[in-house]
Amino acid sequence: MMNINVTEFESSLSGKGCRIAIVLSRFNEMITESLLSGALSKLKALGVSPNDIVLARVPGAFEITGTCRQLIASKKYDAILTLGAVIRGETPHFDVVVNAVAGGVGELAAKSDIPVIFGVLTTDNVEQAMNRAGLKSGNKGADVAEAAIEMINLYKKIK
Ligand code: INI
Repeated sequence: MMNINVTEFESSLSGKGCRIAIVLSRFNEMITESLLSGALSKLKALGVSPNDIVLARVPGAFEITGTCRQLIASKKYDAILTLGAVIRGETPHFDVVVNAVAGGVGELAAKSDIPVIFGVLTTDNVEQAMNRAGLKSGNKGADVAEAAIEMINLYKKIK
């Protein structure tokens, strides 16, 4: 890397005082509950108090975006964490649901003043989803929880 000094916004992974809202989709519940466990363990490990975490369960991934919008409007949270699982093998309208949730959450993330983090698994089959929900390839819930804390602290530094 070139050695030129610039001012860098340094984030941190301290979750102390961070208020987090989680939107959890119930569809493919076994997988999404496992994502939730991963997220909660990581938030705890990073110092977030359970008193500062709220959870909104919704029927499916399609309902995630609207719920995020309500939570953002309440102005009570420092970040919104979305968790869900859309599995191709189980739905002919996989692409419709994926595009809706990725586009919806993506737009909110780009436009809102707080981080809105995308933790919706989109996989071809249940096995892939289970692997990413703690069985083999880590737990996406934990990954996005860490991303939320990093982004909260980065936004605070930039502001
Ligand atoms: N919702 C999901 O979260 N994952 C899926 O795999 C899924 N499938 O398979 O259809 C799914 N559908 C439900 C959808 O998200 C809405 O809840 C429903 O259409 C009502 O608006």
